[in-house]
Amino acid sequence: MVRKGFDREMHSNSRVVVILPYKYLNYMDEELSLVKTLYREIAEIYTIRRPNPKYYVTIPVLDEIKLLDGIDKLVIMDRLKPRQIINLYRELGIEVLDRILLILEIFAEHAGSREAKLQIELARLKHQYPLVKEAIRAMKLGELHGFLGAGRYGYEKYYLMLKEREARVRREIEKLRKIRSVRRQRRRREEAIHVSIVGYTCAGKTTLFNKITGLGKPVGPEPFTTLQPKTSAIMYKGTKIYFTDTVGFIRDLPPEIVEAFYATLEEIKYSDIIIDVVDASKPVQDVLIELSEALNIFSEIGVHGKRIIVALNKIDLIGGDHLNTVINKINESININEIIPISATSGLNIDKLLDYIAAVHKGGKENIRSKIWAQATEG
Ligand SMILES: Nc1nc2c(ncn2[C@@H]2O[C@H](COP(=O)(O)OP(=O)(O)OP(=O)(O)O)[C@@H](O)[C@H]2O)c(=O)[nH]1
Ligand SMILES: [Mg+2]
Repeated sequence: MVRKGFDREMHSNSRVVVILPYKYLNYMDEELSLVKTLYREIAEIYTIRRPNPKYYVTIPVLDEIKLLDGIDKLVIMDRLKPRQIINLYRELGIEVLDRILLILEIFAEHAGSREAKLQIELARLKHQYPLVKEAIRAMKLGELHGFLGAGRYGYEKYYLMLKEREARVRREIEKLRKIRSVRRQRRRREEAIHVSIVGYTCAGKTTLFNKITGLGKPVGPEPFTTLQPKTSAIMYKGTKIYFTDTVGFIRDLPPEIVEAFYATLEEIKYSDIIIDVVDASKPVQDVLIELSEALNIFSEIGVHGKRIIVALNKIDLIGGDHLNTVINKINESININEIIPISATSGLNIDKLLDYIAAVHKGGKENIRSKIWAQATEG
């Protein structure tokens, strides 16, 4: 099977055109950082207010793109209909990625473990079905040749191949999940606290995990640096505490990825305490959105009645005023009162966070919290 466009070496050298829907204009940097994670050169960026039903991009923009030299890919930061992807491919003759495919590509680049790779393959397969169905339709109408690299094998055969592959991938994922579950049960027989570190991508989860455990897992400014949960234990003042670093959330997480993504978040359900790491240096409004979306995701994956500690991270970057505003707004609008301001890079308040976890476990946390707040908001 030829899979055009999945060639790793090609990624960094590709020149791409990016189409940004208006809804993401306020988040342009974040959306572009998704693109830059894979492709070094963005040749041109267009914003689209009203998508064209046939091509998504408007006809004048389509004509401009045709005139650009040396473009390898078109990246559209929205959800496209299969028909639109195929129409664009026919007009431009270059690979077309929508936001979902782009995120899947990033996942594929970063996936280290066998399980993460399989989860991503599954998500990719699911994303390909509607495209292949559309290709079958277009083929029958004599409109299309060579799309998706299916070539002479024909799309119908290709579709069956995908289905068979999906069944195999699912079986293998199930096996790996069982292994993980056996390991987890073994851990749970010990006298220990289990803590999951969760939150939006780039919030600083792994930096915190490293600081606490002394490990050196990769961290970085690009989204989805971590794609596989990792658990490690420390002894803290006589108590064994297991910490699990997890995959980050992202705005508008595409449904195709949800299954793959949530499977790796399974650990959260089995933890005693959740640390929700939030980048407090972001505008207050974004902090609130990220927090409430995280709470939604918890309930979607069946996490109920857990103690959630919000770790307001990166306070080395902000002043006391901003921190105060963030804390007040959270208290006003979200029902969470366990908030600890920290800096994962400098280590500020990490010991307090650990004290707090130990105290939460044993009861008697109130005093500790008020002391931490007083110190942090003094600046
Ligand atoms: N200034 C500052 N930067 C931080 C802090 N914590 C993390 N960072 C930076 O934020 C970026 C993201 O950190 P990571 O630890 O990789 O974030 P993550 O939440 O694990 O991200 P993903 O694995 O991609 O979901 C890195 O460049 C870190 O150096 C902090 O307390 N202060
Ligand atoms: Mg990480």
